[in-house]
Amino acid sequence: GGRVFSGIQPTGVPHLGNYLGALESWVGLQGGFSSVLYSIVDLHAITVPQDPALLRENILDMAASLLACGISPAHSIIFQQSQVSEHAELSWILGCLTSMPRLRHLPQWKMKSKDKKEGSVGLFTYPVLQAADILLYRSTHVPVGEDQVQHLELAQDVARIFNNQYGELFPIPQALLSASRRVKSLRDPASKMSKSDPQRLATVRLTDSPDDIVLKFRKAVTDFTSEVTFDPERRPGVSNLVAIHAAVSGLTAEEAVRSARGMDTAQYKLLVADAVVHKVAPIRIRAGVIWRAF
Ligand code: AQP
Repeated sequence: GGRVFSGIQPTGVPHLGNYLGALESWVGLQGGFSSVLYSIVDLHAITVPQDPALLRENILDMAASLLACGISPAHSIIFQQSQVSEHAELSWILGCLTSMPRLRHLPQWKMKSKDKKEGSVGLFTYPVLQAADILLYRSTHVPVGEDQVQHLELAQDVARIFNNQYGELFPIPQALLSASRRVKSLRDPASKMSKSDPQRLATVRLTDSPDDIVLKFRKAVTDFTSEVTFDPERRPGVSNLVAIHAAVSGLTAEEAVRSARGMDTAQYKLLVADAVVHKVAPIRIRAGVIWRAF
């Protein structure tokens, strides 16, 4: 039983972080619930400026990538958010039940509005749109990373407020917390890997060629110690490599470190690149086939 909802923004070709942090678990949820909905959330993408032609292309890119990762239309509903106008309609209704201070305290708003002098109203209220995405389908389960827990709590609160005022309509959606797998930028291990990062070498995309993947790992920022250890606080660069290696190979971080015994970080980078190529190559090949069919 139960209904799963999740979304991804069409802001570029998805990357290793999107895959390890979300898409891989999305694949696994298929079949375990009575319905599973995955949305390409273009209304969320326009909370920051977008070029219309590029956005259209990114939506198709994302659809191809989702299919290539193993999300199957036979087992889940894959759709473009803006094609269902009720997302925006319900968002308005829920926005009327949400207080401004409640939104102002959400960490992502605090973070994102800090770099911009004035964030848009859309950026401010996008957690309400997220609540609408989830509640519109009366979803019961939402796969989320740690960074999204507070947004899900908003959806839960607003569902309760609505149910209290107007009668039981929405189930209270539960988090499906995935093991935290934050993939960091290969150029700056203090920040997360991101689709819209302008530094080409920072992000490993699911459509990168093996040569490109090797190049990006060879250039990955580490530190001046050549030994391979796992210490995210003090050695974020090398630890990111270990975490990626562990995730794509089904190892624990300790096992990954052990497999690097006798290697320096330069040699280890090639080992990690190879493990990533192994994981990503089949996805890239399938995405290419799907693209040509579009
Ligand atoms: N670096 C990451 N490590 C692990 N998980 C990640 N996710 C994103 N980056 C990482 C997870 O991917 C899912 C879809 O994300 P999204 O596209 O809806 O938004 P985002 O988190 O803003 O992703 P990006 O790649 O950073 O895009 P831009 O550059 O457009 O902001 C989410 O479950 C997210 O946690």
